[in-house]
Amino acid sequence: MITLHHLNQSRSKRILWLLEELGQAYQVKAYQRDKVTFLAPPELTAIHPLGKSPVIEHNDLVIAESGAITEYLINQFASHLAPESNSTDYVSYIQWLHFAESSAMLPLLLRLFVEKDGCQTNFMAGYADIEVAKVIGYLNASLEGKRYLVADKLTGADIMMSFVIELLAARGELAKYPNLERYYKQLNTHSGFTRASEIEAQQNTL
Ligand SMILES: N[C@@H](CCC(=O)N[C@@H](CS)C(=O)NCC(=O)O)C(=O)O
Repeated sequence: MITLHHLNQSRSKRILWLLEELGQAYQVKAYQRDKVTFLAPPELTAIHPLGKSPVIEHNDLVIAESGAITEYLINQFASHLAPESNSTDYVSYIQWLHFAESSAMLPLLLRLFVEKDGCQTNFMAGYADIEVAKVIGYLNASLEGKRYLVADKLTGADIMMSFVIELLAARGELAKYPNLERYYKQLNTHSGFTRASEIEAQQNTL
């Protein structure tokens, strides 16, 4: 049995979707963010010292980091969600999988934090806007004429990227990026994705 420690409104949504695709038994332990600090509750540190989500438990393993969890679960249970490991598609696959949590997330989070603070910045707001335009523009251009990021099929890279796309969708920004808008519709054709959204909505009290 796989256990997902799921925090509401978090990257853990990626793993909810992935678990829906695996066809393996799993359970969700739900945690709620503090409404003021937006931090996870202290109980999560009993599972992993960082106290962040997602974290999974499987057999005797405790695994943090959505990218690592995605690679681990696909290797264990769902080879169809990755290209062949010695192919050039595999190189694109790991590039996009890691882009989703590194290059793409940082500027989006910087922008969010600046907005949450609601004050004038000397540097951060301008930097975040330039970087969002750069990385999201790159992603949009890379999806020209494509249904999925790699190999014309759903892979773990799309599941990782879905959280980035959902952040943009929640802000009504997809209209600026036609390929991302089309890609978001494509992701929504997967029942595992819509099911993950339903589970998240049931858990979320924010
Ligand atoms: N790089 C990590 C980031 C994990 C992370 O920062 N999770 C956030 C939710 S999206 C969290 O748990 N925040 C609450 C806290 O830090 O207290 C991953 O991809 O899993």
